[in-house]
Amino acid sequence: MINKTELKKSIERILKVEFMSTIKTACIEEKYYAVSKGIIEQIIDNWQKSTESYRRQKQAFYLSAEFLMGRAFGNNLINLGIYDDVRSVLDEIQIDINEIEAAEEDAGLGNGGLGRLAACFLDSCATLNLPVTGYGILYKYGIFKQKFIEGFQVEEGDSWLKDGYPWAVKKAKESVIIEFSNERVKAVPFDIPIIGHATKNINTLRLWQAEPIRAFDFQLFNDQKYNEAVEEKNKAEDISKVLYPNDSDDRGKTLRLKQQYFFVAASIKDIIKNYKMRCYKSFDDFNLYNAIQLNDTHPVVAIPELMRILVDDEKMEWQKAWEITRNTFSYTNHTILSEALEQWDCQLFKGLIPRVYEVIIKIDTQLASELKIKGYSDDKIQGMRIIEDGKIRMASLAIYGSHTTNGVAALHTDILKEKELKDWYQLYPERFQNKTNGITPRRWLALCNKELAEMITELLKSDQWIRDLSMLKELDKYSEDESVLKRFICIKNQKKQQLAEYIKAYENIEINIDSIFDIQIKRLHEYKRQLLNAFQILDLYYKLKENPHMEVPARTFIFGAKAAPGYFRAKGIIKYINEIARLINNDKSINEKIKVVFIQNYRVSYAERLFPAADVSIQISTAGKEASGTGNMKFMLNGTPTVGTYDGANVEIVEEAGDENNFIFGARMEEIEAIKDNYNPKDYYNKEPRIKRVVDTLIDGTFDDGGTGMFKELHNALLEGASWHKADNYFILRDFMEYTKVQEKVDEAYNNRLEWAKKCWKNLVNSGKFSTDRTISQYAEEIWNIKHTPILIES
Ligand code: DL6
Repeated sequence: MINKTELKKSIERILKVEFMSTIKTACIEEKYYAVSKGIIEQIIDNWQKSTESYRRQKQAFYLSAEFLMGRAFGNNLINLGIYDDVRSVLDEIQIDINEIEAAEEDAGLGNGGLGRLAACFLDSCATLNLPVTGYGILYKYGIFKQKFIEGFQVEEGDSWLKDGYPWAVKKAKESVIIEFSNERVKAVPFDIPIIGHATKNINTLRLWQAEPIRAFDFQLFNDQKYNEAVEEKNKAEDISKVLYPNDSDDRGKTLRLKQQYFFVAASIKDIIKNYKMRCYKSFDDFNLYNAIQLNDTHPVVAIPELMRILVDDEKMEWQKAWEITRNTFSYTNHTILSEALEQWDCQLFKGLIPRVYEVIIKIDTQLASELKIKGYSDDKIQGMRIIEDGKIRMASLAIYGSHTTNGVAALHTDILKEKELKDWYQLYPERFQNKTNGITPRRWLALCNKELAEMITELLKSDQWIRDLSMLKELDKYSEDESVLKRFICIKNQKKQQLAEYIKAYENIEINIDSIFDIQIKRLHEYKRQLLNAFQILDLYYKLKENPHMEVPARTFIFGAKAAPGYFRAKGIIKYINEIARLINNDKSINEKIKVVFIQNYRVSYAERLFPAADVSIQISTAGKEASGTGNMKFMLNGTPTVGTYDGANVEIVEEAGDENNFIFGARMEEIEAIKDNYNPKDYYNKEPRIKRVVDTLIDGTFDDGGTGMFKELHNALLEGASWHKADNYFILRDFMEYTKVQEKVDEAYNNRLEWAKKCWKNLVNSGKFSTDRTISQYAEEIWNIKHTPILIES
């Protein structure tokens, strides 16, 4: 419930004092700011109460370099249950709520899956009344904005904070000083409320911004040394200036390490300061009141940092400090890709944070002697050591310095145990767990597909499913109900219509809403195999050219993906797909049948339009490479079958929704393992003319890469390999024919719309497992050992 009169007054007052504006004169950004701040005013008491009530409890802290939050406005209103009330207040003062929602910039403080998972986790923690605080960095520039010029990706800075961010509250008083070897900077916290669904509890995401201790050197300025006068300021501010674009090359390594230590050291200081203020008796109990989750290796420097504080500042004996530290931390592994497993150069590390480096050396020596005592061979010890060959292996530090290591889907965890981290698993089997990822049903259904949410609520006669997604199973009884399925189809068509209008407005491309919307949206990476999708589309195009009367349902292939700015090959794939789109979309002889759209600047708010409108979810990574995937779950929740490989969480999706309702193809992990040493893509290329035909478009002049050599390089990578990898190391040619066949099955199945709708329904009703409420309950019980703490509000 909100106080409508108060909200109206707040909006008018904020417009006046912040912008000297009125409802009549304010621009849309000002209105968005004022309405959002007005909402904050309404929740601030509950926010403070939540913080207060958590003080007495064991708390968990989620340390993550990324939180891909997207927009807050609509989601917060849905979670507070005040969407309709606010709309009616805004109607009265002639403000269009849709325009307000659209005025918000995405908070793009993440690269992809890992950052979005962190955001979904926060939503579930608040919804479940769990005392969990997120800690990260308030990047001035989030993930770059992408546009296409002549089909090439062009990046632009994302200055998302330029008009201020109404959801953040600056807590300057709680700033802390962070020390590097030759520099001291101030970490200033900004708190963002995390509003759970249908609860009074409000959790906090605390993001740190870097500021200089002294903003300005008056003396230098007076001496007319203007640049030098602000040098310290610029240097400090650089730390939180820009989100590191993942998967990129080595540049900016020092800055990246600075970022990591900066936010980790600030967070640990904050946790300790609060611990001392709340339930502190002695540090012996620290881990009984504090659990710290390390989201991938990016915050793992927290382990030696806590050791440093306990030993140096709190004068604790090393072994005791080690026990407390280990019992405080837990670590999530999100990838097995070697390039994403962080290793830091020892010299760089030592140069920046020398004392922390010393602590790591001591931890490493301790590990080596423990392994020696256990009788491990020197070779094996070398394979596990934290410091090896002048590098610090952050994953080894994470596993050794924590009580739990978890993977993010069953298959991924098995790979960790049996392969990637096998030695560690044998050493500490009790430390390994699986926590299959999830998504929040608030954003990914209640908010982005209000039409479907309403239908579900009506059928279940309750909206409780939004907090208990397993209730969707009760809808299974409608799987054969024609009127329900027809309404379901109608909703899908509505969402497709809405997406088509958006695409027309933003990409200036018209798409046929009666076609199959076949959607692949995710970061651009070779292992995700957008190139396989591209080849399959091109093959279909050539088949249609040969046989224009071929009976296939019309399809619109939609891509959305950003490539890391330094990832040449990924950018080549984007250009290639855009070239394919140009060819196909301009060919009037087949235009009615297929179309290709690569939407620009794929981001959370675009995703909210794409997932509900999809007919087919494309999840075609090389088996064994995608740790989990969470986009696959968002499609499923919106009733979309998966066309995919047996990889990541696809395995569990199929387990839940049934093989017959999804389209699985391609080599499984075991097969890849078995063939990989002798795999020769040319066997496939030479044997199958259809493969040769599409692969050769990379070099035969069909497409123009503007003289960049991108396409030739892709061709080489497929057939010859490169110095750092074998030919076609993601097995695209191995899976190509199977992919075309499984897509033919999709065509066939889609022709019977009711049967198709049933498959979609089966996916929806069986998606309950993939709520982050389930995932987070498991973290809370099996790793963090924290309790639900609903705040009590006196009426
Ligand atoms: O766990 C969240 C997400 C998984 O769903 C994806 O499968 C996985 O690729 C992603 N991992 C990363 C790792 N990045 N780094 N460094 O983003 O995590």
